[in-house]
Amino acid sequence: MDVVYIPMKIAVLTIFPEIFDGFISTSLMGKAVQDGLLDIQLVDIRNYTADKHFKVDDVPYGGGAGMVMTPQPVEAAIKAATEASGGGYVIHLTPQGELLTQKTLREFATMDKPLILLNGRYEGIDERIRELYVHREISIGDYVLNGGEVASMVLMEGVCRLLPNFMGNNESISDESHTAGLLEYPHYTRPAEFNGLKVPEILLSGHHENIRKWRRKMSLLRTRERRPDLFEQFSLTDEDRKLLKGLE
Ligand code: 6GU
Repeated sequence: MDVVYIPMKIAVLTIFPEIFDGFISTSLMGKAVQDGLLDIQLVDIRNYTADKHFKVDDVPYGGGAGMVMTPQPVEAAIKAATEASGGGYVIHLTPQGELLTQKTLREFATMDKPLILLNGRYEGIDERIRELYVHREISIGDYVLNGGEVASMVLMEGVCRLLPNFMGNNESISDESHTAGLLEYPHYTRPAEFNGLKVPEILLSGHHENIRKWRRKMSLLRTRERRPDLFEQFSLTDEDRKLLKGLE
C-alpha cells in the first residue's frame, strides 16, 4: 500500500524562479517532492506586475544607488500565493533578518500554515510590504548575497530534512536530540589506510560501546576547540565530563 502524506506547502516568490529548478528536483529534495512530503510552488513575481513593460523595480525615493522592488507586484504575488494555499506565513529573506538557526528550522518544519518565502533582489523591497505582509525576516549569516534565493534554498533544505517522513527520519531524531548543539565526530570509510593515514584503530575493533564513547569524546573536543560559543551553551552529562578528563 502506498502511503499518502499531507505535504508541507511552500510558495517561493522570486523574479528568478529558474534558480530553483535543479534544487527542487535533485537528490533528497527531489525525493521529498516526489514522495509528496513537500509541495513547492514557484511564483514569478514578474507575472504579477501591472507595468506594461513588466518592470518590477524603481528608483529609490531620496536618491542613492541601486533600485528598489516596487510594492505592487510583490503584494499581488503574496495575495495570489496566500489565496492559492489558504493562508500563509510570510518569511522575507533579508540580511537584516534574525539569524537562521536549527531551532528556527524546527519551528518552520512544524508550522501548521503554508510558508511563503519572499525573495528580494536589488537593494531590497519597499518597506511598506514588510509592514503590511511580512511575519518574519530571516538572514542566513553576516555576509551579503545578491538576493534571497540562495537563503530560501538553505531554509527549504533545512526544513525538509526535519519533516517526519523524510527518509527514515523517526530513528535518527532521538539520536539528534542527544547530540544537538555539538559538532559531529570525524567519519571514515574504506580503505583502512589512505595516503599513509590510518583509520583510528578503535573504529575497526567492533567494540560498539568504546566506539560510541570515542565518537562522543571527539564531538566534545571538536566543539570546544572550534565553537567555544556552542560548547558554553551545551549541558555536559556526567559521562561527558569524564570523557573530557580522560577518565573514560
Ligand atoms: Cl536572506 N539575503 C541576502 N541578500 N543576503 C544575505 C541573506 C539574505 N542572508 C545572508 N546574507
